[in-house]
Amino acid sequence: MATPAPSKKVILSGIQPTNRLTLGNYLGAIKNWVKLQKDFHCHYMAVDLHAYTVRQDPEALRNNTYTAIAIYIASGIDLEHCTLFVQSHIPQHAQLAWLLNCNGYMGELSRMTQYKDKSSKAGANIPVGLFTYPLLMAADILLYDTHLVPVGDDQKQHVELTRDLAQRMNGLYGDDTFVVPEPYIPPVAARVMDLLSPTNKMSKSAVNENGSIFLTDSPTDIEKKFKRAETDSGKEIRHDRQNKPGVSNLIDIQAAITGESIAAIEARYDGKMYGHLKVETAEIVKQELGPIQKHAQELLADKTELDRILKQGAEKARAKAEVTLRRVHERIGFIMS
Ligand code: ATP
Ligand code: LTN
Repeated sequence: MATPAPSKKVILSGIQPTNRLTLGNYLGAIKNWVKLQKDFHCHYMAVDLHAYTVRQDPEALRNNTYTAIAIYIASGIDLEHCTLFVQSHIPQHAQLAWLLNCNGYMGELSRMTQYKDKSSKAGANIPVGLFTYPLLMAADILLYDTHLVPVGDDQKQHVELTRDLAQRMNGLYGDDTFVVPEPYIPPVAARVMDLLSPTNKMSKSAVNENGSIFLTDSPTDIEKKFKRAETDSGKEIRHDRQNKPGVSNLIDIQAAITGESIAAIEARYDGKMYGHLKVETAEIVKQELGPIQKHAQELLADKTELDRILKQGAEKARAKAEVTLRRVHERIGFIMS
């Protein structure tokens, strides 16, 4: 039997601790996680097993993982309301991923946009993990009987694949084997664009670092990067993703941070120049990130305390993950130990 539905719906999400986190990760993911934490039973992770699909320097991976966790907490993730943990601390993720490897199809995995994109950059030797990556993500989600998965637009396809897998296995082993999850895409900033090429999404691993705002960037770097941001031909400050992707991106960033409507922002810039928009967007971003950076630095200065927090999170997460994996093993026909 699936565990009885908890009174609050379950949410789970994660970010890969590859490189430094960006403003895209913050607005597309973390800021929404914070908003959701009171109304849902939330699980938030640093997905280091996913990060390992691309070669990582061991010291950098460790630092990036601590930094991601510190940024989650500094952004307002409340440990009273959420289970916060590192993916590799819970062995059941890799175990369930194997079972999903035996139920996912080559065809559906080869259709994943992220795989096509990342494998095309991987050179001659494409790691198998890059291909099966979505099955590990499905395992993350299904282990916690998750109802909603808050992610940016780019991850919607992976959540849809998770739904297909859950339904497929429910068909084989009973309807209550897995909860079928739904993606939860934020209404604004679902796709923060690269400042230099605003038709591409802002990414941690972008070739030109000047197109991404990293959450650890200094105020001067933030100003410089926004000053150099690509704007569009014409003069009018109007939200039009098709014809004015650069300007629209800056408006979206402001809207996501301040909560102001797009129309109100457009009205505020009526008759003003692109320069005003760039300087003021930089200012809003600096104000938002400043306190988070300060708090994150304080947390990072005490690794013993961070380790304690992660141990506590792992214990909570493991208790749930064990129950789900045992349920699946039993359904599949494995002898229970
Ligand atoms: P990488 O460049 O290393 O592939 P990434 O920057 O795309 O990584 P992920 O770890 O893949 O980041 O994504 C973590 C979360 O942040 C996901 O929910 C993803 O949808 C969201 N996210 C990432 N980039 C953006 C963006 N530019 N706009 C909105 N959301 C984003
Ligand atoms: N693939 C996601 C990160 C991720 C995730 C998850 C997101 C791994 N497991 C589970 C939501 C739920 C990405 O953003 N690249």
